[in-house]
Amino acid sequence: MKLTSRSVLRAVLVSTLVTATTGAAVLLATSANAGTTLGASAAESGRYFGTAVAAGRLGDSTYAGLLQREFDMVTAENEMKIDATEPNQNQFTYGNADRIVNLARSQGKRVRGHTLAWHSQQPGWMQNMSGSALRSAMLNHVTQVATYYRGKIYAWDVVNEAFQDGSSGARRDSNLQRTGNDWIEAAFRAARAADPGAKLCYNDYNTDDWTHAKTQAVYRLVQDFKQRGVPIDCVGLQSHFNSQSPVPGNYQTTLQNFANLGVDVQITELDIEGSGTAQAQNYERVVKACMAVTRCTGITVWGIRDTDSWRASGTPLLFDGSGNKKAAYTSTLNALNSGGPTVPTSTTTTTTPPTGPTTTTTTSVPGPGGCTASVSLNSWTGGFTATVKVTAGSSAINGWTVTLTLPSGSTVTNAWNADRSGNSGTIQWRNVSYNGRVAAGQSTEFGFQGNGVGTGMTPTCSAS
Ligand code: G2I
Repeated sequence: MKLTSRSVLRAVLVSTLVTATTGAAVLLATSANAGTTLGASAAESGRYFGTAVAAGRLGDSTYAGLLQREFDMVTAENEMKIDATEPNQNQFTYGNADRIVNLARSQGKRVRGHTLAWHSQQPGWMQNMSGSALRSAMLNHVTQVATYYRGKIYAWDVVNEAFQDGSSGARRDSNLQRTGNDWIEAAFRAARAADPGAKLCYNDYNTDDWTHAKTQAVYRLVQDFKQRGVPIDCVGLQSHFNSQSPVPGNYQTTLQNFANLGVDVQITELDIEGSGTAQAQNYERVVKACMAVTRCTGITVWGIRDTDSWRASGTPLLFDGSGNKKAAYTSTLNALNSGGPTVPTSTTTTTTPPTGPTTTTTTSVPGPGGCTASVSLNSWTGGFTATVKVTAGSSAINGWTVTLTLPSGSTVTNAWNADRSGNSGTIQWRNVSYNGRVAAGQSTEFGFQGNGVGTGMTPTCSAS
């Protein structure tokens, strides 16, 4: 490790976490390699870096060596899908999945479960089912598989790809969807009951661009689940990119907006077709976007070498077919090492170690008319993220302006869900097109990230 002040601070943070919790043992195990492998570099900010693994490749020594060295999270590429785990109804087979799970755990890696309920890769018996029989079979599958792996899975992709592409924002038609619109929440409830310790994620593709109808539809699903208390802990953005589906300019906004719903965000199947500098820059953008969002807790690439990819001809991964590091590997590693807000854990938020994030509780001040605003602050050494909640009074409002004064020397580096008048001093924040109207007594949130200190900001709100 280079002896920069940042790396010294990280070392202090790591040792603080290790003494505070047994769950931080992974951090201890990887700290010796800090900054030199993907997993160790991600762990420095409390994140993980994972890969999809195929059981059939584990005998390939180059593949197995890269897996062991570089990654600290594992997803079975196909082995936990419904056709693999329940090939005949009520006959469960876990052989290949277990090989992956056991190897990962023996190396101190965690496991993402993929996936419990999906319209695709269904075994023949399930494809032919419908109605209440299918609903029961689906819930039985969720319960059986999540129970079998209880305690071994960090996060489950409970439901995968349930929305249509295109502009409709509608659910995808499937035999599962035709059992009733509540099939997704039923699956989440069954998963929570079976493994209360696993994070439960909704996972999808083409949900990277904030303006796309599919992204908005998934956002509304998660928002609805949070409001109604349906168990959900995370959103997975698969993030398969190529020239037809490039990394959108608003990718970080999308990550942040999902996170603002009170869920973790994970990049679950990242691959970016291309080569050389252009590909490296795209990887850098994606990784930096995650690093800038406190609740973006980790990144998984969908395979190790280009030749392992489902899109091998697009050479979309971080290692070439011989296992050599590509330019995209280097830009990814550098982006992981460039720092960002540390993912808060219960340890860091409750004990406030000197270098960890501190959460300042909300200050709420009545505004001159129609709305109130409050600020919730998450701070770390040298920076902060502020979430501002705008609440309408006893009447609906059609627009709002929040005025905030930053401490001297502090600056805003990026913001979401509001337009702003400047980056320092007294800043006026105005609603954007989609969040100006707030019903009586209801709230909307915007946020920003800054350099310096964020404490002491007292917001005022005026409505229009
Ligand atoms: O399509 C890319 C991914 C999109 N999101 C969900 C992921 O689960 C999905 O992964 C891909 C795997 O990378 C492929 O490996 O899912 C495909 C369909 O499940 C996988 O392809 C399948 C082939 O369709 C099968 O014919 C083949 O037997 O891979 C199987 C194992 O090689």
